[in-house]
Amino acid sequence: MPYVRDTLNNLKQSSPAQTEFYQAAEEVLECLRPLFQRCPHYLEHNIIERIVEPERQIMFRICWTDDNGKVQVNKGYRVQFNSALGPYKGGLRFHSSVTSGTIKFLGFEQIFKNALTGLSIGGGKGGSNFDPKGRSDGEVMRFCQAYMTELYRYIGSTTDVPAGDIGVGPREIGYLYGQYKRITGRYEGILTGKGLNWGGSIGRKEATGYGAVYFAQNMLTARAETLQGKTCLVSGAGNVAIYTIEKLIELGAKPITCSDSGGTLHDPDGIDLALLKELKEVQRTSLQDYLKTRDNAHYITADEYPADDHAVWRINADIAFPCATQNELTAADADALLKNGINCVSEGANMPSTTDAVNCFINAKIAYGPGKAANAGGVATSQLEMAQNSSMEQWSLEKVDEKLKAIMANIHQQCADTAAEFDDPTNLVLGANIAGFRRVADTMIEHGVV
Ligand code: NDP
Ligand code: 2IT
Repeated sequence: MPYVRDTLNNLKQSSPAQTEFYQAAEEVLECLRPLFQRCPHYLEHNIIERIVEPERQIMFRICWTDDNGKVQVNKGYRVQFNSALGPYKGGLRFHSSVTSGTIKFLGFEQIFKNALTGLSIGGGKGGSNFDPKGRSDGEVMRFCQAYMTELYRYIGSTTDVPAGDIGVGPREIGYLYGQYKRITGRYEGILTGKGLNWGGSIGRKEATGYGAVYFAQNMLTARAETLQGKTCLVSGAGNVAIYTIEKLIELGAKPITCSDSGGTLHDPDGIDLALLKELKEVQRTSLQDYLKTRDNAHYITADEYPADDHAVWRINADIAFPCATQNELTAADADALLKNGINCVSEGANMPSTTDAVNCFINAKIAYGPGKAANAGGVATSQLEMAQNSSMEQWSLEKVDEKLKAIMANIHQQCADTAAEFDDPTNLVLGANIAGFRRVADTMIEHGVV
């Protein structure tokens, strides 16, 4: 079947220099081969060419004034990738590395992730090359206001509902929401991850990290193992990493690392969660400051390791949770993890493992939960926020958490069942991609050529 090579070649020609997007597309297309052998009608409907092309891509200029009175210019994006299953849904990323290719890869992954949740949400993503790091609250506010002044005309509670991602947390969502309300005069659920005083869902902040741990629990239960007493490596030190660590501690596991762009923090006594939250959620400072109060911990700076090796994956442990960013775990890292006896990897981040690293995990047949399955708890809880907004209700933490657990268990079951259906029972990458694709593709066929 030449469609994988042909489709990728076409993408490279029509959308140049989008390497992360090609990587995401290639993984999905490779996994679909056995499905198309059994069900060639997907090819007859040309779903492949239709699904790799966003329905709409919006790019805009954002001008704002910094604290020195200098005018700054950034690029803004919103990719409305696929609306077969519902309104476009996916986060906004503010980071200096963001390009149109980054947003496209994230939007593409989001289509299949959202399908796996079983909820009615399509795939989208947005962001900017603006970096909130080192900016004052006033600068972040003015940037967010300028960003929303462009974005507001493209979003809506039944059309496109953005949320947070890297560099976009409660502060940014607040400023974005305030500006939307000022421009439109409407108080409605056009963003998720909102504050609890003004329409946010209890449990949304925690949901991605908690969900990644629930997914690991599901994978371990299927292998007659548990999290109890397991030593865990976590990368990242943002929203997803912090609440992964919180749930691990609650369930009796011992997270001993986290990381930021400067390096890796290793605390053999177990990460001090209150200190981590204080440093990252309140002070917004480097992990290095953790050492001031914890004697046994050490911080390994990123430049102590060659480019493709990451210190966080070289520490002995039982389970790994990559929760920082894409391609943060290479084949060399995967080898090191496997040699150290890691038998479970649950991805809180989007596409954190390179293609070669993914293949190492699949070949080793360890319990490996790819991001589009393992981190779907965040977007699923965003949909629960939308449901609460549209019914003007606020649910309890118990109710949200119970639904989150059920959704994660269901995603795991779908991935495992689909992997078994295609004769590769431990391959949850195959299971996630086929199960997610099938739901979207079947719907696209039912909707006709639109
Ligand atoms: P945050 O901005 O809260 O935290 C990101 C963390 O990753 C920070 O510790 C940051 O370090 C580190 N990081 C980011 N970029 C790089 C980089 N290029 N190199 C090294 N470290 C980096 O983001 P989130 O926790 O929300 O997101 C983390 C991952 O989880 C992303 O892949 C995101 O797409 C994914 N995700 C997030 C969801 C959510 O609900 N927020 C839902 C599903 C997936 P530093 O502060 O030093 O930059
Ligand atoms: O990657 C993701 O799933 C997110 N950043 C969360 C998206 C959302 O709409 O909650």
